[in-house]
Amino acid sequence: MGLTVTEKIIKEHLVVGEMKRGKEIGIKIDQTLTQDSTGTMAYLQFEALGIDRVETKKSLAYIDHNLLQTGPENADDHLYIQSIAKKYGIYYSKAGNGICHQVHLERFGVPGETLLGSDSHTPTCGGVGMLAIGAGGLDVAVAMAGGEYYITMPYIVKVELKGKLRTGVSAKDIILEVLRRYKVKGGLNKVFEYAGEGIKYLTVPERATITNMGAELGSTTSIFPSDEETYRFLKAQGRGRDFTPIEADFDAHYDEVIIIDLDKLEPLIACPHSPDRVVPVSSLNRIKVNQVAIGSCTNSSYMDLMKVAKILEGKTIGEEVSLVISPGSKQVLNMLAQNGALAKLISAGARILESGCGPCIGMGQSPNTDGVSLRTFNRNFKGRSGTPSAKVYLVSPETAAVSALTGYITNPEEYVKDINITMPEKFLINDNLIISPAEKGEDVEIVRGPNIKPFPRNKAMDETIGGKVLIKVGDDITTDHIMPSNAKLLPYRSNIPYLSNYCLIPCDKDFPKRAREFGGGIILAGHNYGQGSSREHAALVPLYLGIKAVIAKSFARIHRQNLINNGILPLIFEKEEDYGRIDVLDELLIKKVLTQMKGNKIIVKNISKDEEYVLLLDVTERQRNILKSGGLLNYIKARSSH
Ligand code: MIC
Ligand code: SF4
Repeated sequence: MGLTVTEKIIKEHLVVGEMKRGKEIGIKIDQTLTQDSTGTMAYLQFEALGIDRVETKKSLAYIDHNLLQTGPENADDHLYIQSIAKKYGIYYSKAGNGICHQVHLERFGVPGETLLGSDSHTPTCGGVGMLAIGAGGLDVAVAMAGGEYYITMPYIVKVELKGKLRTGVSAKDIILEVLRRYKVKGGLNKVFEYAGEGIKYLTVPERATITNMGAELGSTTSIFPSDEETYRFLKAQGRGRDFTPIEADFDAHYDEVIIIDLDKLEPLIACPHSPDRVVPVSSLNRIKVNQVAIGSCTNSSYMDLMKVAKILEGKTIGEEVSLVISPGSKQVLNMLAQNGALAKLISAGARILESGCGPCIGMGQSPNTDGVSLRTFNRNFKGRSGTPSAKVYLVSPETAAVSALTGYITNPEEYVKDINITMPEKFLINDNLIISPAEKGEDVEIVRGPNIKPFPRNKAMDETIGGKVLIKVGDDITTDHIMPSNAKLLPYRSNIPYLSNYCLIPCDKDFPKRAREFGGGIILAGHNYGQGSSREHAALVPLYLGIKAVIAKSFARIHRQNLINNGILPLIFEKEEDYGRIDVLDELLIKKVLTQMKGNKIIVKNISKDEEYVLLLDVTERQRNILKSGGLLNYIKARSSH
């Protein structure tokens, strides 16, 4: 039987296990990327591994998240990362060069290679046929040290695109349609592989919008074949030599097939506060807009912003609208500046922000109280914008631009007739903000500012685990709830003690206090616990607060792995109804954990209620050993000393 694109790449990189759906496999990683907000931890952990030089083909350290410098913290973190990069053989992309995913796609993505990034939107490079996966910082550190990366051999969903998009409908609407169908937990252990005649009309930047936001499905990754369009893009980036064609065999086997008829697709919008609350833009009734934000790793390409410039040209934005635009990279900004499009955006009234994540991660531009913000981004979780009462909607650049003009949420199909933007034959190439590592790292001193604090490390698992249930939360708790990120907290990503005062406060402001008072305990959660980002802080901070186990109905992929990597037990209910029987402050006890862990069932006693529940520990042998060792670092250290 033939192979899918995903299987072809996995086959080439398989180091451990067999390509059987649902089974654990270890794959070799060719490239890694980190960004500054997860990077400091990733590099502290890399240092703890004691390796002299990265062993990947290419590793990049980007600075894009923490660009506001309201105190010395962010600048100090950047210097730490820059010195690490220089010493250990990592290319350093300076602040101003752009958002990691956009820059990586432009300058480094290679069809057929594997990429592991400490950011959940790493799948962006699936747009050039790369197998690109998001992970916690420690997993990326291990990959930099030459270790394989473990995933569940994914189930493969074929997304067959038929026909051609109409004017005013865009790639963003395609991924919103997939989210409408699969929801935020529908992609677990799946890869979404795009196929069909419709893909040939999608340029690489459009494909990358789709693979980027595929992260919101909770999937392992998303990928497009590498074809003539891929070659056209790479050649225009001066990287024709990086091209290899990869397509699925005609008799490849897919686990699911869905069809999207592009001719029939209409502009869609994700309503507050989840990326899967998708409805047609046309179904909303004149909702007034206070802010429009265009950018983020989803929609900040040259093509996207050229469309916006064309829509805004010669017009003025609505009186009560604030329009902010963050170009995805220096390349994009520079090209807009040179061809005059930037002037059109400015003339129409746009506020131009620097090339970075900016408002997407709450680093500035928080909306007004109760404000409506229309964003081309990928996430609209409550409070993520920095304004808890704001209502954030997610849309395409077309919908955003048209709505900025009218002042209310508007279907672009009614306004735009022709906005064909063709991809340039040559992008403007200038990599002068990418700093090469030192030839020899020995003499490079690491710059460690006062904000760089040691990270917590677990110890080998005890025979008995117990404690109070410190919090009980519902379904779809995101990492933004567990470890909020905003302009006030992001500068402390290398300072776990400081961050611990804010853990889970959007759910219960007394959680950190309670955790301290009882010397740690247990978290109780519903489905899809830990959805969203790759931020390891959502595991490191609970570890610091003494959390021993999280008992949930189900977990999101990256967060579950981050818990395991930090020696925190991720347990699921055998009977979901038991969730209802446990209350906050109940005292739970798991006896003989190490013995019980030999199987996959764990009995926990609720001392307060004198009841017992059966929990499942759905882990592989390797993960079981990591948990017993008290986390991945201890596990690796123990193995290398044997
Ligand atoms: C995000 O979009 O939530 C982030 C910020 O990019 C995170 C990483 C982080 O928390 O630093 C992600 O998506 O992994
Ligand atoms: Fe940055 Fe937002 Fe993309 Fe995360 S989703 S990498 S914060 S632009």
